[in-house]
Amino acid sequence: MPFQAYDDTTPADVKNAKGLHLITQSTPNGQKVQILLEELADTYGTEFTTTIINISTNEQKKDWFLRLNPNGRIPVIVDNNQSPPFPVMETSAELLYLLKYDKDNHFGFKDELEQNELVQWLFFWHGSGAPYQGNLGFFKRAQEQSAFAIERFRKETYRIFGVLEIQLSGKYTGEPKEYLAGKGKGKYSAADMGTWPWVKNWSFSGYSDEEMKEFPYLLKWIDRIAERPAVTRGTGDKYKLN
Ligand SMILES: N[C@@H](CCC(=O)N[C@@H](CS)C(=O)NCC(=O)O)C(=O)O
Repeated sequence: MPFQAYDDTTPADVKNAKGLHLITQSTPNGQKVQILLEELADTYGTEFTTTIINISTNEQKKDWFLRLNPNGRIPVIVDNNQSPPFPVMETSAELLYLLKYDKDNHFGFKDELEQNELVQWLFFWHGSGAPYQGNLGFFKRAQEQSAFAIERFRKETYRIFGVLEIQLSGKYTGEPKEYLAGKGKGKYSAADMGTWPWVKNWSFSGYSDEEMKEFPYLLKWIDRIAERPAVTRGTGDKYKLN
């Protein structure tokens, strides 16, 4: 029997969606994919629809959702252009999947080695950035306060910001970069989209202006990306919970 993406309990706006459909909430992870979809819309007129859920109600743990993403976390894309509809979980895999809609390689690279750089930086943030910055927030908000846990994740996230600074400042290449991946100054790509929605929240994560002064290239990169219309839309009111 072919895979059934939907069941009787799947919300109508998910089940009846045509083409690309994103199930999200506008958290940093949600924003990664929201931004790339908005960029594709600006560049190619790519159409997509969205369902905004409220993760605090645990909608993402219901059967209809787990059928699409057994991990029970947002965001998830369902590509209804595939038969049967094809669900994609895990933000970095979702960004890489969506590059298939980027025929002219605006947000990825034709060159195999540059594309591999994109994958390296996507994996770097996915594995070494988000889990630490995410846990920093978790332990800061937790009822049971653990100074040890907060310090561990605070230090490690700060170290990871320093790694991004090394890459962007060109400390070891002699040439500063505007974006994480690509030759020379680099090119705005899915690698930046996978990283920016988290790093831009440095103040919310509890770092001071003084601490961030250590990372001038990273701060400029944050501002540079924030200026893009698709980024404004991808993090804006359209994705707010009603
Ligand atoms: N590794 C996952 C992480 C996704 C994730 O942690 N999503 C959070 C929101 S930022 C979530 O759905 N939390 C609700 C929950 O854990 O039930 C990815 O990159 O897609």
